[in-house]
Amino acid sequence: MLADREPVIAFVAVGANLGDAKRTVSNSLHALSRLPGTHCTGRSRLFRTTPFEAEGPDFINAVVRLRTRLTAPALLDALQDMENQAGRLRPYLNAPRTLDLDVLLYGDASICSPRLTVPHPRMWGRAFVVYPLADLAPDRVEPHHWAAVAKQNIVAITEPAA
Ligand code: PH2
Ligand code: MG
Ligand code: MG
Repeated sequence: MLADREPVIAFVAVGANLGDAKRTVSNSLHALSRLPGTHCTGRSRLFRTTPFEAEGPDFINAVVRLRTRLTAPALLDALQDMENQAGRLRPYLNAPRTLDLDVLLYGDASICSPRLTVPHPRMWGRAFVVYPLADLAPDRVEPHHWAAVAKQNIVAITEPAA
């Protein structure tokens, strides 16, 4: 039973660079807070970012903090359902996408399964993760993390949430 599980703090990265990316990302931030057994406890600003090791239009990126009773695989299932509902296609690696939802951190769990690796193995090399994560958890971002992404192009396009 979901209600019997202890909640876990999870961070999820949200990105899109096809269609109305800003609207899709904003809508998905709200949809994430409506997942079963889940509350959204923080949303970063939205950022416009240059594709990193990818192609296509600029991305809109953000990060959310969730307090969730979903297991990590159940959370991943829910994220993939949302991606599919947003019309996500996967023609090739890092193809432009209508919505990408990645589990960055799931409590202090280390997970290495065929479906899911947590902490996300590439998160600290990506400005589109480091900047929004710093909005929510500045203590987790250290000087060497900032240095690693310093040359990547990223601009905040919204104000911090009230
Ligand atoms: N996602 C990727 C690869 N590259 N670049 C930006 N700017 N934003 C992303 O969300 C992104 C990316 C793979 O998921
Ligand atoms: Mg991704
Ligand atoms: Mg993904």
